[in-house]
Amino acid sequence: MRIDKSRLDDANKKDEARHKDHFDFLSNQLTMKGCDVESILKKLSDFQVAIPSWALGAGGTRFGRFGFQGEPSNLEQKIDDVGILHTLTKTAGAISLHIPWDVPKDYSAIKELANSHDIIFDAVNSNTFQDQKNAKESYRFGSLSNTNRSVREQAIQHNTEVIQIGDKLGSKSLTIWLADGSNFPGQSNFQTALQHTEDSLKDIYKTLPNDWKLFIEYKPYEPNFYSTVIQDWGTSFMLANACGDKAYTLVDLGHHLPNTNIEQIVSTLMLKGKLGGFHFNDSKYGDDDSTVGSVKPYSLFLIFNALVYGMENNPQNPYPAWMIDASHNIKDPLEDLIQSLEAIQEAYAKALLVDQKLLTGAQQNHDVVKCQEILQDAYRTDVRPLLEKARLESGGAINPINAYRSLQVRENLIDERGTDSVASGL
Ligand code: LRH
Ligand code: MN
Repeated sequence: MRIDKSRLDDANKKDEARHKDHFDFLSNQLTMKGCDVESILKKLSDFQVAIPSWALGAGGTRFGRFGFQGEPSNLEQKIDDVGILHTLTKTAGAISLHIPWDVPKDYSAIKELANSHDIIFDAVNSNTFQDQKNAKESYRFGSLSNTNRSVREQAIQHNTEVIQIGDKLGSKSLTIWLADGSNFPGQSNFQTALQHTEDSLKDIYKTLPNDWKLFIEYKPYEPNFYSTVIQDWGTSFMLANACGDKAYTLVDLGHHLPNTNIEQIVSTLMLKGKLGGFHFNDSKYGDDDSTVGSVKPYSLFLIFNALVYGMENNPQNPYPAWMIDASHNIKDPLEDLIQSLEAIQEAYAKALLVDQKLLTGAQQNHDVVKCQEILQDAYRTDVRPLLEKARLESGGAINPINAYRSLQVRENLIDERGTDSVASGL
């Protein structure tokens, strides 16, 4: 299914007058405050988020999975679904593949299809947290950290194959997340596990093309519930430094113990030039992989405030990779992803309203109240007309959820794919 422009224009007609009112009002207000509205709109349009190929169907938990009708059952249909998201939001211009869940059969056909949707291939993700059929070794007791050399070598080999797959698609980065760890005290030697992991990562790093990046994703627990080898940002940072200049830390928002100050981690990594990118989602308790901004929107704003400061003041840190990492149990996966894209753009737009110079001045004068007022004035600004304008100017939907429903996208996908198609992934 593709959304043709004229039908999208029709869908926008209903919102145009209201949008113009709201945008003109906000734009005047912001201009009076000295904000450069045009540059904010440009930054919003340029901000492209990669969609995870593993989150286009209904996920589920160990307690059950409630399928969603019209799910994409192959990579082509997954790329078509990202195409729908990008047509409506104009901020989903990339897909992040997970291997072996999404191994292309015909590389040129897949690249052509993605190109026809104006989509690129962002980071490719390896998978050494599941055993593959007919695999010689098992990852039950770990992969890159395993005490067994042939298990480590199998995992290293897999990662080099993932790089080759990504290279054929034009991807420029590999994300490694390891489930490796232990479930019981005494089960593993922390030092041996970490040293094996470092040595294995260095072997993978050696096979990385010159213009590629390696993203090392950390997580405190799950599926191991006593220890995880790459448990926190510090361990990932240490391993990235041990590997070299092309290795960075990847921050998955759901991979933090309760009340962790993630914006401080982001600031620290950017100062040290080692922030590689994000997996955006939200959570109340654990790695819930919920809709971005649905639980802690102020925390997301504070993270973007740190990002905006870093992008303006830390040339030593490369432009981060933006990806969503979510799982959908009860909502239409495409509507959920549209809401996540909206929440990311909203947090970014609010952070762009923060007068960083004024804030730095107030911080230096220890004017704590003024610091808070500057931040919260930006946070309390309804920036949605800016997001609508950026989308409209890029040819997207003023209100993507309304357009998705009025254009009956899900109904059309069910007509095309039937009610029983199941997407591979989480
Ligand atoms: C681990 C993780 C990782 C992916 C997986 C799908 O929790 O965040 O990024 O490989 O989810
Ligand atoms: Mn993740």
